Amino acid sequence: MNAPHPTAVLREQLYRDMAPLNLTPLWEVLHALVPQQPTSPCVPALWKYDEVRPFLMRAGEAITAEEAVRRVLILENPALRGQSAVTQSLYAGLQLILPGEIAPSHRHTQSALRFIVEGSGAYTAVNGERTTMHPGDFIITPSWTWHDHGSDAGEPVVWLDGLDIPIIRLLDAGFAENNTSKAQQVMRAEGTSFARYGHNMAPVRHDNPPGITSPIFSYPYERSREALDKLERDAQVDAWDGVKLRYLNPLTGGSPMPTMATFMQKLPAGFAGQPWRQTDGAVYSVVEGRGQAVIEGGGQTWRFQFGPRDHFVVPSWHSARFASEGGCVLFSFSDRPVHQALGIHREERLS
Ligand code: GTQ
Repeated sequence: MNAPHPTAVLREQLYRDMAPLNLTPLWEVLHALVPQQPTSPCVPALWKYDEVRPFLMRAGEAITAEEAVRRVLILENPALRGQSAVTQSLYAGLQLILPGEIAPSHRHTQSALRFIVEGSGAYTAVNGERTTMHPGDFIITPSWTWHDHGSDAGEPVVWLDGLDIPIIRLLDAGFAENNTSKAQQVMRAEGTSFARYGHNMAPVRHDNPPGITSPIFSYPYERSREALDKLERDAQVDAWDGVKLRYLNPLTGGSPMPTMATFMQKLPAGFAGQPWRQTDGAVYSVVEGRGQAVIEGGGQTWRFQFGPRDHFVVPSWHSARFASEGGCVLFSFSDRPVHQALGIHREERLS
């Protein structure tokens, strides 16, 4: 047997001797710390609603919304089990509220979005204004705003929660507070903020200067769907995205919340999209129709057949392409605003 090379011995000794001082050699890990391109530990994953829904309903029998505070089944990335994360930076979950229940008022530094998946008639109250939920509506809960959820509906209501929990955890900047009352006091009529800011108009003297979050709490599906339909009929369909729009903070033109961007897209009937990849991993909620996603990364290929209310995740820098025979509508959210704020967002359109 050959004796180990003297420098190898020297190095091993160095590592061992300095370890008690919490010192480690960069050169052993440099390639992983500063990779040539993103190598996300996340994997693509699909949650079929037919398979998830029975567990949501069982959760409805096992715990009340009030006891749970938020009765949510977390969508955990299979490669990040135990971390309550769907990507390295994003959290996603499906929240259930049953008729007559209240999920008590609290606030936290994490920003949240809701995308309504099933049922109508539940509400969320944000900063003194209630919003009734309908399938396909996109609702925001900005950082540090009081919010409670309740339901006068006659049916279960389920929505997708998207939060920046892992980002706030990374920054160790999480604060939270419970309200003294279960449901916050309603201060304004429903629809007031949408009337003020949701019609390409804004108050002449507004009480708040443009902030980092949108003054609109709810972006109704009806309006988004109408825009997508019109563009599908009358404008050029993009070969990668179909017809895709992003949701806006109308006062800034930026994303509705500082950490998360949201999108809605329509793939026309017969659409067979070109592949793309981007640094912001994204979570998709299927609103209507069926389709296929082919996702590739790390030498592996995933093929997902999706239908209404299914959810799936496309990790950072994985290539993805979508197709739909009958046409479909997809909602999605990602951490793109963070990438853009740092000047590191990259997107490639492959073909
Ligand atoms: O509705 O406030 O899915 O605080 C996770 C944490 C929902 C919420 C979640 C939360 C909420």
